[in-house]
Amino acid sequence: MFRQLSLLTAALLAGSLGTARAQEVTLKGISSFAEKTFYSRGFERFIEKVNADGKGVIQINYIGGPKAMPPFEVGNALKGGVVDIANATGAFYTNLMPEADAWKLTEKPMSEIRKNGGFEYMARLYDQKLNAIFLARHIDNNPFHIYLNKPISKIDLTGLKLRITPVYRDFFQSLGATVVQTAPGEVYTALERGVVDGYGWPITGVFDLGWHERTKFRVDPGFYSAEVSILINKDTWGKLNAAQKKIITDAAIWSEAQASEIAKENASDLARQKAAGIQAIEFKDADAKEFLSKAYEAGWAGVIKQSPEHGPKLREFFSKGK
Ligand code: 173
Repeated sequence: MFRQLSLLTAALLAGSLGTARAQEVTLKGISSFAEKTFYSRGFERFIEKVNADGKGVIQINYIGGPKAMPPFEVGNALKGGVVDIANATGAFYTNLMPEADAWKLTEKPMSEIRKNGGFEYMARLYDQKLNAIFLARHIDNNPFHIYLNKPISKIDLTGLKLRITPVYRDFFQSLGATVVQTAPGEVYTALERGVVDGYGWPITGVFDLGWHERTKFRVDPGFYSAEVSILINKDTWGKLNAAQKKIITDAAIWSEAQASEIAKENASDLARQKAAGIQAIEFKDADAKEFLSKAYEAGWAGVIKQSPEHGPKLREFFSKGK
């Protein structure tokens, strides 16, 4: 009797494994940042985990970074299902969803935003505007800075031409800068040719594309919190079975939890910048406070101008309590 049962169990097990193997799906993955550089690494680790845990069930085929697709086109490709899963920052797909750029203004951890209604609010916008599901923010707690080749002595960027993305536009313009938008891949050449006097970028990753060779100053303090996240096309998600969804979801939770480790990377890149001769221009005390309040005021004014409907709600969810 027992013997028969266990044989039956074995047969059923083999059958279900066989079915699972037959159903293995492979998703196409793309990054908005260069392969193996800081802002792709969290996504690459996510892929490694999915491919290890998902043998015979689900796999991700990593197409690569901007060599495979221009970073500002990743949002469109994800929306249309040209790719299934993407590593991207909100500033790179504001054409489809201007509200995504508001992630940079979060002053609370994602764990709190997932509880206070902010995440759900954004998830609806990802559904409606990007045809996507937001899986994990693997970059957080990572401030942006102004990098310059000409020094400044007060909170004023008049006369300077700076490389931007939508992240920095409103703040830099409010301080009098002239701005020019480029993908990260064009920053080195712009600096080399003197087309720009500086650029916006977070504290980490300056070394990835060699910009330290062309950077004299960094302005402190840093402002905002960089966001890079893993997104999946909604139709792709809808076709996955429960086992496949679980592998992706578990890897996403793991990936978002890693964002708390970024403080260490901030500290090591800061030290590395110093060693490379990048000098800090520091606004302290009341000046630092003024610098930061100008950054957030200009940032929120920009988001609310782009999205009068959703911007004010996002500000309530994301801002530090007064
Ligand atoms: O400067 C940028 O290209 C940019 O917007 C960004 C956003 C998040 C992480 C790194 C860069």
